[in-house]
Amino acid sequence: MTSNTVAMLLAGGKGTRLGELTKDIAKPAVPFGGKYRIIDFTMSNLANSGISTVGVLVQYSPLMLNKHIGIGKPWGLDRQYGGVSVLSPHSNREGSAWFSGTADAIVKNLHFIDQYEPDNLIVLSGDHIYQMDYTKMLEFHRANDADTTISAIEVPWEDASRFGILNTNEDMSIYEFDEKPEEPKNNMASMGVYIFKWETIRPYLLEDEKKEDSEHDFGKDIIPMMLSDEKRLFAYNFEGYWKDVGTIKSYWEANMDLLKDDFQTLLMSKEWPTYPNEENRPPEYIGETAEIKDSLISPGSFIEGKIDNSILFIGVETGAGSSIKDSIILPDAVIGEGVRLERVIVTSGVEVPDGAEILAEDEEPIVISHDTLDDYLPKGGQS
Ligand code: ADQ
Ligand code: ADP
Repeated sequence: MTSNTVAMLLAGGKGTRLGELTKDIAKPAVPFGGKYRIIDFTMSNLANSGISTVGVLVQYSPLMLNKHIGIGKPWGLDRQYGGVSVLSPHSNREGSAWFSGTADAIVKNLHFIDQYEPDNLIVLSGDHIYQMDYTKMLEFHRANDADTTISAIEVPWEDASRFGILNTNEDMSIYEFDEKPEEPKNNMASMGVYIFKWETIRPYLLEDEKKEDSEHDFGKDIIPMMLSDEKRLFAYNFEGYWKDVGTIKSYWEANMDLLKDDFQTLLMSKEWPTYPNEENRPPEYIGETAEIKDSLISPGSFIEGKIDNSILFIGVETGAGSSIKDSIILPDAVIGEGVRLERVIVTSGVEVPDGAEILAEDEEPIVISHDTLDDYLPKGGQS
């Protein structure tokens, strides 16, 4: 039932709010959960839902993302018909123009979608951590004969203005949609997961492309246009774990959620596996002085010292006498001897020198990158 569905995965945002984490790589390619990258969750959802025609739209710093997606082997998308295609703005008919908004990114790849003559188009984001069966949403979409179905989830009221907010009737039809309202009327948020009837959405995309006063964005332009034309828009109530990892704090929290029983169980699920594109690394080595609890340790790491409630990614080294708590250590970072870290994110390949003490004093985790490391070391530097 999914063979006439094409998925377009938006993976091009710059991710400015992730700061140092997205300086050189696109947000969807940021490492997550020890051996994954953020985009692996959506790619795995596609694989597990049996959706086999996928366009991945890249734009900002696409090198790592291109390499990671490759021919889509970990997700079973290396096939002759359909499979995964990485679509960059440089290969569209406009030459080297950037995609200006999410709808613009889709319309510039119309020819890609048209070749499959799909009934439905599913539009996804590359920067969410969740496990979702899109076939259930497709069934709901078909049962309602909807033109558009938007997946929705309740979010904390204080976060509501970061999202598109939906107002629905009892039958879940949408009568109002506010993109990032300053004063949200409720807390049902759009997850940025859309299913569109292709024959309905296609003319809207073409019409929007011609409008000069449009930002060419689904939330800001396309959805409101469809609503004012009284098209059939429905909200699909998603129940389960979902997190938009757009900020340092939400990225840190979503990683930490992996250390809680619930999500760890989900990650271990045989029915809904999450597939990383794994590098071949040797087994992790747990040294003589290592004391580890409530943590994830990944292949290729070499561990000494105390590790508590933390995630150590592939290839991480920690020195004797060090103490790492509530922290995230990205691939190939080296933590020296006697180092103390608390609520810190150390980015890939950074070497934290012996004896350093870096502790976040408030809620916001500290990000240690090649560029920020010196700010957190005693003046005159130990190096
Ligand atoms: P945002 O997440 O703010 O809100 P946006 O910045 O448009 O939406 O990004 C959506 C996705 O598309 C992201 O994955 C981003 O990386 C990617 N993207 C953005 N511009 C792109 C481009 N030109 N080319 C390719 N990819 C691009 C959206 C909705 C809200 C909803 C939230 C849920 O607009 O209504 O609540 O998602 O997170
Ligand atoms: P965030 O939500 O963290 O700010 P987004 O992924 O939504 O990150 O993108 C942030 C901003 O960066 C958006 O305003 C978007 O238009 C802009 N942007 C996205 N991609 C590019 C790019 N390739 N070049 C310049 N700006 C971009």
